[in-house]
Amino acid sequence: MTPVLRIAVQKKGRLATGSLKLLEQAGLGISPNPGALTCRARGLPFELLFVRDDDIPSLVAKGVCDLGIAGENVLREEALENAQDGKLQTVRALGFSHCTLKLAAPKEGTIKTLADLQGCKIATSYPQILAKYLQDQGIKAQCVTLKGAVEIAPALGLSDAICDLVSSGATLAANGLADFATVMQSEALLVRNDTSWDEAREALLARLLRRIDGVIASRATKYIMLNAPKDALDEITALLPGADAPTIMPLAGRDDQMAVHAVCRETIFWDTLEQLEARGAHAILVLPIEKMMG
Ligand code: PRT
Ligand code: ZN
Repeated sequence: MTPVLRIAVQKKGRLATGSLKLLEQAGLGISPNPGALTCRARGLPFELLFVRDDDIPSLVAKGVCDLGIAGENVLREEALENAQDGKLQTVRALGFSHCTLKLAAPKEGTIKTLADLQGCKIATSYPQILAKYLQDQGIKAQCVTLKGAVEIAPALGLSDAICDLVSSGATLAANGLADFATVMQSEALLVRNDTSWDEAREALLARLLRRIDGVIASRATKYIMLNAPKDALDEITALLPGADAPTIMPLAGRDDQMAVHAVCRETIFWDTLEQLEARGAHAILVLPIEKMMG
């Protein structure tokens, strides 16, 4: 019997869209009904379970789900808190929901460095990560655990500083806070439990991972097409970022020009296009790549 792998994903929030988009691009074929808690994929034998992100680590660790997509911050906090649960293995870093767990304090206050935290109160939703970090840094401070609205804690007199996730930095600025140290970087991770799976389940995961790798690789990869003067070909192909072995073809009726096509595995910035143009390249097209394999 074909196995069905169950993946825990966030129902609603900053991870939800990225998780669904990635799985959809990997060809799972998912169209959840609004409000549904589960959804069976049409393209591959997977089932999605829609939950709060905080529940994902333990659902996977306990074997209720085989796989899960969660933020590194939540996974680390849970691992430190529930060391007795089964262990989770990271199978892929997924490259979305990037953020940084930072220490911050009122801009106009006296806390400017880590050393200034000695004996202070710090509000956070990540008490385990913070406690470990402070211990590693040799700082004795008190953690005040809040589930949300951490940024307002200093203004309410609940804490002297905060330790919270930052992406654009707008929330810190809006609350008159300035960051002064990074506790950890985070992104969405695909995790599995460390129980042993039978061959069919391992093969299904391997198939999903191969597709996910293709999706991730194609994000930064572009197909570039341009026409270039023959005598500038070396210079022009050397400018193509992360391109190996471009295809070079003659242009009908133009002896002095060649067409260059290449897969660029690194971001093509506007600067690069300007440099290509300065060396005589023209009719430059940069196209997205939808899928990659091999
Ligand atoms: O309902 P559920 O429990 O599932 O969701 P949640 O409200 O606990 O989490 P959610 O959806 O807010 O975040 C899910 C995950 O997204 C987090 O665990 C992180 O891994 C990741 N992520 C990425 C972020 C942010 N960026 C982020 N900016 N999580 C939270 N924030 C918050 C932060 O706490 C702060 O309040 O956004 C604010 C700061 O944002 P900026 O842009 O102003 O700096
Ligand atoms: Zn949550």
